[in-house]
Amino acid sequence: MLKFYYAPLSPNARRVWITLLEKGIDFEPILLKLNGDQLQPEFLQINPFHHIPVISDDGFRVIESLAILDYLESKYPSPALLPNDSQTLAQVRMVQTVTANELFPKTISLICDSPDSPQFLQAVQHINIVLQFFMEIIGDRPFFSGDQLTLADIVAGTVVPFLPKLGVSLNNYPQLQNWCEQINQRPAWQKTQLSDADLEEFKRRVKFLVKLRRSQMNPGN
Ligand SMILES: N[C@@H](CCC(=O)N[C@@H](CS)C(=O)NCC(=O)O)C(=O)O
Repeated sequence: MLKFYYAPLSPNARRVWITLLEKGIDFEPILLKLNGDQLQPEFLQINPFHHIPVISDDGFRVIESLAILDYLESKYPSPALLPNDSQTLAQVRMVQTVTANELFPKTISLICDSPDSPQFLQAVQHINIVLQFFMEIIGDRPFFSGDQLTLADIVAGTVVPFLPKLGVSLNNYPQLQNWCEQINQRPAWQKTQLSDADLEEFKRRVKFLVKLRRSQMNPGN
């Protein structure tokens, strides 16, 4: 059976978890505590970069959440979570990579920097550019690709719904607000949902890790 290495608070793992549930794939969950399990020699053999998520399917190991999603789509094509049409496929890829490269890194500033700091304000500004871009793609449609849920909804849908709780309002983006309400009601989102207490724990861990990284980069400060 497919093994899924994960931690429930990890947004990157949640992308994969939701995809497994949406596709109805049987899997064995393997829970890692990210305060050291990922650095154990047995796990480093599975992922030398000590990150979750990882899957192992009949012994075939895949790391990196977006690569895992592609593998799952190709190996378990039904229900399809990628469109065939080249333009729609490009839009799905744009939403996925803009979430990973432009949106997700800025949420770290929302968690770690003071709301009146230049870093926080710059992060909010950047996130609003992302949200505007997403609005142009989703238009009036229920999902990013139209009527069907795709990997775009899964990847963006594990970050955008949290923005109001991190200080970025979605009030200027009514289509995205509707979309958040719809996807949050899906069983796969409900089953993997973070409670408010989980979110506070996630923020605490992110702050700790960022403080550690910043002190390693500037040892004198
Ligand atoms: N690019 C990777 C990032 C994975 C990642 O950063 N995972 C975090 C949890 S969200 C992790 O495992 N952190 C533990 C560590 O870095 O030691 C992906 O998309 O899978």
